[in-house]
Amino acid sequence: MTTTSPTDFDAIVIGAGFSGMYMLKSLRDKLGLNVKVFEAGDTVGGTWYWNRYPGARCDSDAYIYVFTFDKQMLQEWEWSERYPTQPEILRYLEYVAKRHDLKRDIQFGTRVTGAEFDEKADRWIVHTDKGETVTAKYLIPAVGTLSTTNLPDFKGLERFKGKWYHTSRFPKEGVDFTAKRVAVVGTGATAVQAIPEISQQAKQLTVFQRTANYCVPARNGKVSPEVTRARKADYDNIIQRIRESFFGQEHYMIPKSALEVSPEERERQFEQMWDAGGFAFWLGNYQDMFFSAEANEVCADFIRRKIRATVLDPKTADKLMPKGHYYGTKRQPLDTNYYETFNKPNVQLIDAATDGAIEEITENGIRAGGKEYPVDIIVFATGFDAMTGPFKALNLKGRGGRTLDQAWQEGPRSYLGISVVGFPNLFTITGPQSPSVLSNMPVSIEQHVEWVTGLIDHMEKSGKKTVEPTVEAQEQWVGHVNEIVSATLMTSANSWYMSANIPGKPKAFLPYLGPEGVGGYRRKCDEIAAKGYEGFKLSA
Ligand code: NA7
Repeated sequence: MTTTSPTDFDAIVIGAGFSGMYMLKSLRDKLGLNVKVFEAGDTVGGTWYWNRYPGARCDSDAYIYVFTFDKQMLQEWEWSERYPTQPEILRYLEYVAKRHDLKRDIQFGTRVTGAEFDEKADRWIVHTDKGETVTAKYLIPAVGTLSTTNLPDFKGLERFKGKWYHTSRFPKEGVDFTAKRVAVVGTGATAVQAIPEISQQAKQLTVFQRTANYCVPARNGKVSPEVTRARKADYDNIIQRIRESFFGQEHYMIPKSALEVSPEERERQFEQMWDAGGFAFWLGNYQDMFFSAEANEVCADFIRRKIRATVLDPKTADKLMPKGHYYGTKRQPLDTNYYETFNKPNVQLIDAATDGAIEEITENGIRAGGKEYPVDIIVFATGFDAMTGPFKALNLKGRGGRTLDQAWQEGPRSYLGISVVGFPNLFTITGPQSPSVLSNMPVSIEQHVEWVTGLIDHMEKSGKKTVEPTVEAQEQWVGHVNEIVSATLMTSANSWYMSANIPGKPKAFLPYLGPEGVGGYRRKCDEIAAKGYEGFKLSA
């Protein structure tokens, strides 16, 4: 390759989570490129390095929440549970890093603070918080989709005398909640994992809920050795199935309307999915659930009945009933004793609609609906500036010094969720407008990494200097993403999928949904490659 100095690389990858690790492996070991990875954390893991709150665990089944590029790893690695905890996933990623000798090309404890495209040299100039400036032909942010913390601007937080934490930046040594009065703010997928755990230690737990969620049981537990053995023997087929599936999972929507079957059959089906646990109820339900308000309502009603049957105090059960949004249009939280936790005498629920919204943080606690709730510790489980946040935080400047902020002023605009007009040789792994968060992430990550590797290989072999999408291709993709989702109920929710969780964030649907899921998306990307990277401009 062309690089000579240690500050000039063929490719710079930002982030050493699942995406960055595999991107490094692919470009370095498949293509023989000179690659450098910058990672802010002090080891590999990305999302799984930072999200170490109590109860943090995966909620895809672990046997498919893995890298599939190395067959030996699939056989060797043993998960201890259906949904492994955050420390176990970190151990897995350490094992991958060791086996593929990845750490020698990763600079830890280093955050990329900015990068600009040098149009004369056709290279990216990248700056870090350690004062380094390095250059590369290709820049690949592998920064994750849910990695920019959303800490809402609560009035008075600075005067709070207790301790406070955000779930996505929890102290490594953990937090001892014993004998403490604890508040959890938020009731999304993270809080639903954390609340039952915290309630076991805390003297008193007060949960501040803005929107009640539809939670379904995770049904975590040991996986029998027979099932594990059978899966290991069948991995080739499993890999093919998840790659061709809609959601990168072994869940398939029932090809019937929820309204065409008898109430008895539907109830039987619902109970089966409920017992199976995990995403079965969300991603394996009747196919019109995401499209028809009426079909959706029968699913929602089933969950409400489950809540009513689990939560003993009718007033608390009422507060926990989701209202005002369709089932499945916000990220599905998986619950392990979540609803049961509200039966405990040390747990209370403060609901914005019934009890009043959070007004301010005081010296001693949280004031909501005119009443002060004294606490010693506040845990903010308030989520992320999803999908666009992590890319915008990199302060990227493309052609003509145009920033990504400017390019995405009205919401993300990309081609395939991989590349952006005016930002040559930049590839956004699981970027906005790709399936990403609406799929089992490792499946989408591997697909993006392998596709980008193919494109870079093509560039190198054909002596091209830059690649970027045409305006037409990008506009068509943006239109396609929005057209598909507008036929669903997803656009009606105040979800982070719709950018609705951050005040002032331009309203836009952030991932890509279908029409044939990750399988169809993969085929589309492959077709584009086969046609000589249709929709891209490649310059010599
Ligand atoms: P989420 O799903 O964005 O949940 C955040 C929660 O915090 C949710 O209940 C929010 O209520 C609540 N929230 C956010 N801002 C506020 C303010 N200002 N006041 C009160 N409550 C607020 O993030 P998670 O971390 O739970 O999950 C993120 C993803 O991580 C998850 O989907 C998995 O993919 C892994 P809201 O519903 O917006 O009314």
